[in-house]
Amino acid sequence: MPNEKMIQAINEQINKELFSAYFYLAMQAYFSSLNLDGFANYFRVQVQEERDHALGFFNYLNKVGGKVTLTEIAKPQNDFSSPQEVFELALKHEQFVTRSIYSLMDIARETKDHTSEIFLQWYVTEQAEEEENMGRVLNKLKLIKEDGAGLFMIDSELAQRVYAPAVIPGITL
Ligand code: OFO
Repeated sequence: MPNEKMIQAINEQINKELFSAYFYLAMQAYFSSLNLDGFANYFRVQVQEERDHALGFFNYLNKVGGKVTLTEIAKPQNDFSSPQEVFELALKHEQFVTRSIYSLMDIARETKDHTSEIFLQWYVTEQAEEEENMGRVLNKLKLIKEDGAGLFMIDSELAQRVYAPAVIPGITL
């Protein structure tokens, strides 16, 4: 079983992942209110992915004999000034989550918790993808600036995003 420090850090991570889902749900709502349905779809899928990330930690902790403790989820920002601002915030948030996953990995290494280290490896890889995905859309938004036609092109592209359940080794979601 992981030591207490790791159990507490995983419980905090469950909260962070659930907050991510909540934050991205607010972004989905923002884009829906603008009738930018492709952008809304992008965040709809992102919300589902974040729920999977939370459940991955939840199920891991149950599996290794730790106690899951749920706490309140903070209120997310609901108002945004532009699509670009949304993606700037989303990228910043993913960078924060990456640092948090790295901290978990540091605890696993300090405590010689090799089981958790192997489990966390999936999240390290996933975070690189999360940052890359948010960054790619952000760069496109910076390129088009205020151009409406460009915005609709990105919207059409993001409408294609499809949810695929996370496949975390050793974990049944
Ligand atoms: Fe769970 O990766 Fe985003 O926050």
